[in-house]
Amino acid sequence: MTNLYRSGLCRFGGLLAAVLVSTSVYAGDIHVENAWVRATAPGQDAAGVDLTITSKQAASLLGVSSPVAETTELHSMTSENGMMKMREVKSIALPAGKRMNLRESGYHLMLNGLKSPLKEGETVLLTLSIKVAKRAAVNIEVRAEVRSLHATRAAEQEDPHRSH
Ligand SMILES: [Cu+2]
Repeated sequence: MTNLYRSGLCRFGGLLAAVLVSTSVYAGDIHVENAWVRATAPGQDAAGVDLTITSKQAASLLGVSSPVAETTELHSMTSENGMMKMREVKSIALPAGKRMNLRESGYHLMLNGLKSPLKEGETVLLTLSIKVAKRAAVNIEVRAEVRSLHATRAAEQEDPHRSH
């Protein structure tokens, strides 16, 4: 009896922890996963967020907001003459049924005017605005994991946010 009770508690504890740190969220037919942002370097007040969205129906990501940033934008990133250039885009198309990783598709969510440094191990709350066909846009809350400044060297080298 005691053992059963204990294992029940453990499972509950594990489940609760998993929910708190989860960077994966389902909202109807839309699944958002692997949201993350790199920890900021001293003096850095902007950061790019990467995440993966799968929508059953064709949809558009219209915007993002976050309590940690003064303003947010959707950015595209392209290489022009060996320089990475970022541009604001009005929306990002989410093809039906496709697991769409922002970075691989040349996009990221831009957090401008960070109110405090982003530290490894923290999570950042994001509210995504996503519109499916003629339906009203829905807000989806997701937590982005703040990863080590040196998480991936290759990604770091092509990250123009560090020189903002
Ligand atoms: Cu950007």
